[in-house]
Amino acid sequence: MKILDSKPAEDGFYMPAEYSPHYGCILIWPHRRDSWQNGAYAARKAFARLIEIISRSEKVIVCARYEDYDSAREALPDSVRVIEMSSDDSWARDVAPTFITNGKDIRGIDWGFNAWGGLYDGLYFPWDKDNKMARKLCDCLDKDVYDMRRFILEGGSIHSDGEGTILTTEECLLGKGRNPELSREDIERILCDTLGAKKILWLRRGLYHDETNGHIDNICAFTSPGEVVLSWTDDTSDPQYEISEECLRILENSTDAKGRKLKVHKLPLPEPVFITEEECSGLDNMDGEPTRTPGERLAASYANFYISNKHVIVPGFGDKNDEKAVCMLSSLFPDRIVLGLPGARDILIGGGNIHCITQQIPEFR
Ligand code: KQY
Repeated sequence: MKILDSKPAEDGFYMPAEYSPHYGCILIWPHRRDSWQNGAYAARKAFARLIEIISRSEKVIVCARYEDYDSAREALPDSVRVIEMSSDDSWARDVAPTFITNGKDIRGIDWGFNAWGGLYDGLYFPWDKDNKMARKLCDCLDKDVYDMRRFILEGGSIHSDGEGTILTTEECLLGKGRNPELSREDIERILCDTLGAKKILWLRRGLYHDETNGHIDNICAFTSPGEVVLSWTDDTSDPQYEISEECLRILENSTDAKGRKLKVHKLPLPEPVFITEEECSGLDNMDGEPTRTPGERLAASYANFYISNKHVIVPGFGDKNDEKAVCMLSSLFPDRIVLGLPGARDILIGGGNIHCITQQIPEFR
């Protein structure tokens, strides 16, 4: 494996869309007792259900710490590859490499990771094990890797249409906890050079009360080039309403890298989800402080789905809108089976959902 410091765009590489063919998918077996309730018992069940579905149509690699290897191996299908790797938590979208392709081979990008805000407003300390995972994973896959550790970025904060457009949010990428020394223009240039993109589409804010500082993957996602779903509520008393309205206005007035006007589909949100006292009591404290308090609103969204080769796997919250979301996504992904994942609340308690715990590896020859 080579560590590269050239510019991927100049080397002919770009970030494909998630709906392009995959070689596989990376996840990390959950273990953090202050993120996942009851020693990650319920989260592991939800991860295992998700992994089984993904493994029906692509290779799955699960990273497990030394002390969790047996638990992962026992819970997962034989076809899933479990590899021992240190980690601080379990958000593969944010700590595994972002893969780019030249149409033949793939390479990884090793962005800097600072636990969603570093010492400014990060969610845990230390994060050095997570920060090393992207490079180790490229090593395991024998794929060359671009050293971008000087630039802080999580995979959950970008979406690509595979045709030159990157979607992101100002709240996250222009926030004080990522790259405060860089201007918006600097960041656009870095994203274009590294992801082989031509246009960055900026939403102002992400989902209400999202502790990642508004990752794009909870609020908006490409379903095909020129089409997106936008997390939506009709409840004008919900603080989310104004955010979704603002996103709609921006998207409807934007064109993508190919000059297309975007078609926006309003994807309903579930009723607001609040963590219960019982759920909080299953979480260990972090540095003597609780990580969540009863009644706290969690960032629940159906937009946090994963697109595998055969399926679109959507969080299921036991909400009246679960079915509506699956139906809408079924019509937008006619070549895939859209499945709701029961028990997604057990992932949500950690602070993210299906998209946040997965990272696709594009197909290569
Ligand atoms: O949503 C994500 N991409 C990660 C959320 C991390 C939350 C840590 N508690």
